Amino acid sequence: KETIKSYDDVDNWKTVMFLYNAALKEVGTKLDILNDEFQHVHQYNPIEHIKTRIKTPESIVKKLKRNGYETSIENMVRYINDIAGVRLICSFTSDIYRLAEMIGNQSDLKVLSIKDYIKNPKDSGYKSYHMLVSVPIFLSDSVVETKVEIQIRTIAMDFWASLEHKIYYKFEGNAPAYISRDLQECAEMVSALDERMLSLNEAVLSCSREQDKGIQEDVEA
Ligand code: 0O2
Repeated sequence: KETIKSYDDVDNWKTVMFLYNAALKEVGTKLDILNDEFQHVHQYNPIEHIKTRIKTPESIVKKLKRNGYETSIENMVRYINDIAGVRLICSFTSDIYRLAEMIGNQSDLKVLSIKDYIKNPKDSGYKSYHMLVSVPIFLSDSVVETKVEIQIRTIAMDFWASLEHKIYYKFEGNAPAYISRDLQECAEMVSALDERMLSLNEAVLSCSREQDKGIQEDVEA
C-alpha cells in the first residue's frame, strides 16, 4: 500500500481542501476534549470558546501574491501555513500558556513553530500566541501530515484584533495616522485590562483557597 507522508503527492484542490477540513476536525475535537478534561479535573474551563475556519480561496491567492509566490497548489500547501485555522479564546493570559503547554504535550501533534506575539507584540499592537502544528490524517491507504495554525488569545485581545483586521482591510493597510495611533492606545488598554483581570482572578482564587482551608480546619476540629 502506498503511504503519502507529505503534501508533495497531493496536487488536486479538492483533495487538499478535504485534508485541511479533516485536520480542522481532528484538532477541534482534540481541543474540546482537553477543555472537558480540564473542567472535569479542575472545575474550570481554560477555553471560553473555539472558532475554526478554512481560509477562502481569494484570501489564499492574495496571501501568495503578497509574499511573491505564483498561484499554485504546491506553493499554497508549502507557504501558506494558516489555511486551516483554529482560534482559542481564553479569559486570562495565564490560560494561554497553560493551553500552549497542553497542546505541546499531545504526542500526535507536531509543533512546527511558535510565534509569541504576546511577549513580542507586532508594531500594530497585535497580541496573540500562534502555534503551527501538524496532525496526521489517517486515510484508507495513507497518512498525511497536515498543517493547522492555532491562535490563542484572550477575549480582550480578540476584540482588538477583530476591529484592527476590519480597519486594515478597509484601508488596505494604509489607515490614517490617527486611527493607527488610536488602535495602538487601545492595544495598551487591552494589555492593562488583561493584567488587572488576571490579578483580580488570582485574588478571588486565593480568597476561595483561604475559605476552603477554614472549612477543612473546622471539619477536622
Ligand atoms: P487573515 O485575513 O486573518 O487570514 P508565516 O508564513 O506563517 O510565517 P504569517 O502567515 O503572516 O506568516 O504568520 P502570522 O504572523 O502567524 O499571521 C497569521 C495570521 O495571524 C494572519 O493571517 C492574521 O489572521 C493574524 N495576524 C497576524 N498579524 C496580525 C495583525 O497585525 N493584526 C491582526 N488583526 N491579525 C494578525 P493573514 O493571512 O495575514 O490574515
